[in-house]
Amino acid sequence: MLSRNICTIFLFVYISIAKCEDDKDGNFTVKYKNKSEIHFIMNDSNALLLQAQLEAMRLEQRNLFAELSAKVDKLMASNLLSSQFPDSCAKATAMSRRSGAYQIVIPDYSVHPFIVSCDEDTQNGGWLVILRREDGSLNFFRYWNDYKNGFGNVSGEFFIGLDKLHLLTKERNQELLISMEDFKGNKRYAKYTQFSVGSEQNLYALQTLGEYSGDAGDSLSPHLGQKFTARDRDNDNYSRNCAELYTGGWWYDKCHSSNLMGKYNDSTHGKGINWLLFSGHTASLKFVQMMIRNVQ
Ligand SMILES: [Ca+2]
Repeated sequence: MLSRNICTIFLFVYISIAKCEDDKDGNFTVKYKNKSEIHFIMNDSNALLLQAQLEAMRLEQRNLFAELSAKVDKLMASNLLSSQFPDSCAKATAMSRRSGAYQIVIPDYSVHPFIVSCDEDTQNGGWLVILRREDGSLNFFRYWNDYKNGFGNVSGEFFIGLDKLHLLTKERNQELLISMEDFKGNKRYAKYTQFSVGSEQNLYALQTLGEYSGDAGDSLSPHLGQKFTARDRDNDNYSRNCAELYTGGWWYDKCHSSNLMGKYNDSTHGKGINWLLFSGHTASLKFVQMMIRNVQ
């Protein structure tokens, strides 16, 4: 005869082969099960184990399915978003044929569109504006991260940013058009057939320009192959930092033949918005617009 607790411990140890029974006086004893009972309990335990394993698998499958569904939904939403917007100014303005602000996507940059300035009024249109200087309202004496990400507002002065510029010129041939005007109202332009900028890893080097044409003179080819320099990142070939000296950011060499991100309306030698073969080094330009367009 055993107490209930001790019997329960026996039952725990011998769960598959014994059972507790009470007699008519209320005492409990352990009784070994017969062979068929043990066989039944063993089968029963296996079934429970399998059932638990099956349930765990079902749960895992459900979680995987939910995870996969979420990924598919996200991908479909991204594709839908990307397909709703053009990837160039030429496509964005195809219907309206008007200059202005449009939304485009650069798939490698983001699935989300961003606002750009498109020019339809110059040389048959379809131009994406990457830099505008027009009134000196925006400070261009900035740090690397600003030049990397871009700054300003597309309705006024701005720079699109080197990351976007790299991705826009990476796989598609882009021609570059630079429109300029001095304070006397003289207008000039410089055009290049194949403009491309390297990645940040390549310090956004001015990789290619192609052939020059225009009436402003070629003051950009001397910078071909140069890396980008900002006031906090000296990648130029001069003993000092050209961006610090000439208050801008550019593909400086030792230091520049052009300085389109220099200080607005500053006539100090080399510090203003200069295009050597048009303005010289001591006159700052009144208006500058750099634009790119896909070459078919
Ligand atoms: Ca230097």
